[in-house]
Amino acid sequence: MTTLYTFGPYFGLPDASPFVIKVMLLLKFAGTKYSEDRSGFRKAPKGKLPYIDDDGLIVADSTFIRFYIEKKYGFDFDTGLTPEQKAAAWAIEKMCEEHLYWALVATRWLDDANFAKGQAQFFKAVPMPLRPIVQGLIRRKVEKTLKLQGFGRHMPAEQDELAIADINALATLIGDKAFLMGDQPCGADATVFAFVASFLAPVFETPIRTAAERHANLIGYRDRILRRYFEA
Ligand SMILES: N[C@@H](CCC(=O)N[C@@H](CS)C(=O)NCC(=O)O)C(=O)O
Repeated sequence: MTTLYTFGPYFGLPDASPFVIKVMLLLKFAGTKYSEDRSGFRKAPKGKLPYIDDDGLIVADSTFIRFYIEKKYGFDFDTGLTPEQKAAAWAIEKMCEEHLYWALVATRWLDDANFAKGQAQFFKAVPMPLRPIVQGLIRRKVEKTLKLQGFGRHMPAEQDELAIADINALATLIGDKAFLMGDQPCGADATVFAFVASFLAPVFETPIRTAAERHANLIGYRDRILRRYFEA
């Protein structure tokens, strides 16, 4: 029995976290049945979601979960890809996770209007008048993390410029194919879908979303994966 620890569906997305969405899709690609549990954050071994509990074995981090599924079930997420395509898929995935991700964090947590419409929902359980104090503390922690990582040292317009370059690259790479590498999804599609869907979420007003909406193929890609894996 596999349990996936999640934040829960927010903003019209399968989960608030792109990394959780990635793992949902990896599990679906592999045909692994799983249940979701929204109460695991406090026990998260790396202080982050996602992680899974597979019959008592805990695996934390979306990429290690992928490696675990590959080893346990002998499932090849990249079946049919050439070594060069596999290498490109890995590089594209990491562009999303290690670069584009920080723009998602900045737009959701640091922009006041987006925060009010989005992440502020996470604090509903905190009683007033404590709530704005806790929100302020967490937002300052996120700001510090972004500065330490480096992305947060750029001006918001520069951050958008960098993220839009990633989005444009994804649109060019997908082109007129159904999935990133052809007519079947590969492992990196789990990540690419998670980020494309997250940036297209209508709740958040960002120049990155506007740029993504200009690419009809990205919208088609998002909708195709939603229909096939989340609405079936
Ligand atoms: N490298 C991790 C990244 C996971 C991650 O960054 N999760 C975020 C949500 S998107 C999180 O749990 N953040 C909570 C925190 O940092 O306190 C993975 O691939 O699973």
